[in-house]
Amino acid sequence: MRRLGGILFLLLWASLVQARVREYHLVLEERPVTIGGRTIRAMTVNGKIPGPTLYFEEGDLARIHVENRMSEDSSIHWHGVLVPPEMDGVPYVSFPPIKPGSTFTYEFPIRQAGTYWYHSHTGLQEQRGVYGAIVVRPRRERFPVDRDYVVVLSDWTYEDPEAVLRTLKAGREWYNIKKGTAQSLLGAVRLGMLKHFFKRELLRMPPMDLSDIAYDHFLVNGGPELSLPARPGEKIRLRIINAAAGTNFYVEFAGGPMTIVSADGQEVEPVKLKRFLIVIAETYDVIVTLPREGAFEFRATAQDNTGHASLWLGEGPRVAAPTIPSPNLYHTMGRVSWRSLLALRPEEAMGMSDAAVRAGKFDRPGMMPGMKMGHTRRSTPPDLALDGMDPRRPWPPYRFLRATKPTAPPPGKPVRVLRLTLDGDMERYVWFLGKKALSESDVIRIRKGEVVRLILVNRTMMHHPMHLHGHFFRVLSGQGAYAPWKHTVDVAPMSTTVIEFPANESGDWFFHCHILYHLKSGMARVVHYEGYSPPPAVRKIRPLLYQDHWYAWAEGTLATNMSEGYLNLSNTRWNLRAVWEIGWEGVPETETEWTLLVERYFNRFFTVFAGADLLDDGEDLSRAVIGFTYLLPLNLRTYFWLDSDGGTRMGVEKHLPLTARLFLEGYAQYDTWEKWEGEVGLSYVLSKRASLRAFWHSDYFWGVGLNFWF
Ligand SMILES: [Cu+2]
Repeated sequence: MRRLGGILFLLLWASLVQARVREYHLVLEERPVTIGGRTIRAMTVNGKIPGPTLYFEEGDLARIHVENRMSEDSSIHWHGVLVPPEMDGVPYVSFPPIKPGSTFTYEFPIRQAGTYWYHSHTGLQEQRGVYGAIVVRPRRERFPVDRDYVVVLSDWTYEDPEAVLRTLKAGREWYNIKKGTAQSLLGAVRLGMLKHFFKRELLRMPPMDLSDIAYDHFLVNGGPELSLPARPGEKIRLRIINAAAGTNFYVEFAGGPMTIVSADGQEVEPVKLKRFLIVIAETYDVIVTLPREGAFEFRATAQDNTGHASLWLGEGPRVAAPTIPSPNLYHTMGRVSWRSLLALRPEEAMGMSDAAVRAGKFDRPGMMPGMKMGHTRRSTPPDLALDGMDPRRPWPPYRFLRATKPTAPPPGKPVRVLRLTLDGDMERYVWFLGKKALSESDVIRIRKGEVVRLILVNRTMMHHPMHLHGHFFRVLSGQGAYAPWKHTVDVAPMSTTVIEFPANESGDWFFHCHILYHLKSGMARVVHYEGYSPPPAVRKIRPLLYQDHWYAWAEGTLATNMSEGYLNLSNTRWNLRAVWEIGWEGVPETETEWTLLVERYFNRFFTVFAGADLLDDGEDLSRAVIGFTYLLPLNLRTYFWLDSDGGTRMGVEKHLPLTARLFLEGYAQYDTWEKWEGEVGLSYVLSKRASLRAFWHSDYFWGVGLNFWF
């Protein structure tokens, strides 16, 4: 009897101290989804986009069954939620992917309150709809409100995301043409930015780019527009989540300023802002007040100004949020100097060489030295605004974010300082972290108990929202000991961001750019705790994480006088290429030249290649070749080869956008055996795949034709 009483007591005690279990069932399923009036086959969670919001309370035990009813592997990652390494949901890093037809059960204690989100960490599934919100209610509410809304922002394309990535890999200008952000000579003249246009050409810099893709819609909770009830005078908490795959958003409320009360789920001192930029994968809780009767717009504008999503709060006459001025994309940072003109590497041309980075020249957070606000403002037309320098187009509000408690690590802890550059090539569409793509990289080693400081130096013209799994880091942005905790941070173009975190977990954790297409193109690393060993099932499949994917495409022109083009296969560093030129006009007999090349890519400026040139114009002139390509100032692509018969070939080519769709193109080359050859003409982009061409070739004379790529 006494024993039974003891057991009963134990059971009662256990049930009291044991966390409450919160259970969810998530079903991943492909099904037709209608967004913006058009139906496509998408990927859903419990039949919807976004998936259901998962609610927890601080101290709960989360048990989430994820059933994969799709035809491919999948996964769910709990973004910003502190979980054991095996529960983090990154295939090959934390666990094996969830196979079609199977269910994986995640279980972890909820250690924190705030707004977070979840998404697939497999392939490009996030772009197709696999994401949703997580809300963890605190034990005590800091700011009681009348209404509490989850606001999931995202972007939507009707195109298959794999096709989008292949288009980017093939270096097509199509998305910029489609959305009107392509740069051209005429565009520069119109805006009085011709000087900047040529300065950029001289410096061999890529154009400023705010988003790689032309999206069809921007969404709030799964639709372009949404209305939610609210009454005048009510306080409303908006839990804003940027779940987009490729879009940063400016957010603004037509009813007055927003008070930010937390960032990435972590409390900050309340700060009132009229407009701010929320980059991919961040979350912000803001509190707004409905000022009077009416429907007031909360607007999320894509950073590239190609569209927005609207949430209307309240009922009655509509009050819209203001339109944000378009960015001036022509503005070119950097200085033209002999050093930049003679630079052998892209980063040297922009004044950010490896040596300068190593010497700590870019260790201070902020824009690269020499890029000040005043003198750049004057060079911009008044209806456009310079990104990050004009208060109408601010960069993220980090300097306003102040933690509610000190976040500085205790003094005396060992500090590991790591500098990582962010590099990339928009044209080849490869992205590097610490000069390496994921497929070429080793882990970043850290040790439990130390403080890790990461100095992130961005040497590209894009924003990169960097996310560290399994940790919160302090963003060093001027708040001293009260630097805010975050899980995702923007590293702005040509800028440095410094973050710092106590290494107080264990495991292997992903650290990557949250632009989905950058992540897929190499911008990621594994952060590894010394002494940690992943479960055997994960260790066995880990090499799959480092797979380098191959992308294939072809382009060709068929004209009245000749045909030319190439077949191409590329991964991060290699190209296999077959180039043809067949001419029949102006020659006694049809001439055919095939060049087969294996090419190794080093950077945007420099590649080396070897292969064979197979030429037949009556006599056989086939030979083996070895050579290199190099990009000269003014973006002149030059090439040089030596052949097995002791001859050489050298040439230069140029591709100049006159308008967004019209290009002036040409090349000139000299070959020991074939002497001079050249081509010059115009090309007009008709559609994603086709261009119209009119040109003159030195051997085959005038021709008009069509160019296609597949
Ligand atoms: Cu990126």
